Amino acid sequence: MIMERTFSIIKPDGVKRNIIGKILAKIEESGLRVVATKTMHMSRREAEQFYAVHSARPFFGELCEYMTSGPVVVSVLEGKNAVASYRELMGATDPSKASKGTIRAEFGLSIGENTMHGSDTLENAAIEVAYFFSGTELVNSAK
Ligand code: DAT
Ligand code: MG
Repeated sequence: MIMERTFSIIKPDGVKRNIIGKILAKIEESGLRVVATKTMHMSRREAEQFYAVHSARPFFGELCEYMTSGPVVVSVLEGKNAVASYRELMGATDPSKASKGTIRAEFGLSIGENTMHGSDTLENAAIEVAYFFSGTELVNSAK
């Protein structure tokens, strides 16, 4: 197994409901390590660029509106098979279809307000980390 880094967002619905700590605890309990984290409020431009792959989808406008509706918490997570293991911990995009015990099943409100983002591939993880964090914000993990 390989140590990987993935990129996570606690979306505005999570921040609004004051469950940042609960979610980060679940991430840590799963064995992943938080190597960088910060609260930020995405601009429309940042949201549109971040979700550019979905720009032709009917929900794109709504998605960008939502992601800029309040602060988010962006984090870099490290661990064995971090990309896949974090996707598993988050659960399916639609919280009503997410497996029991996943973060989206527990906290997600709807397919749009689904509390979490996690990178889908190692390649996208590297792009997304670099989009939101500078090199000096990333620490070496404790071994
Ligand atoms: P994921 O976030 O699980 O990778 P995705 O990449 O397909 O899912 O979509 C990105 C986000 O867009 C998703 O977290 C919530 C929103 N979204 C996806 N499908 C949607 C739909 N049918 N209606 C409204 N929002 C949707
Ligand atoms: Mg996706």
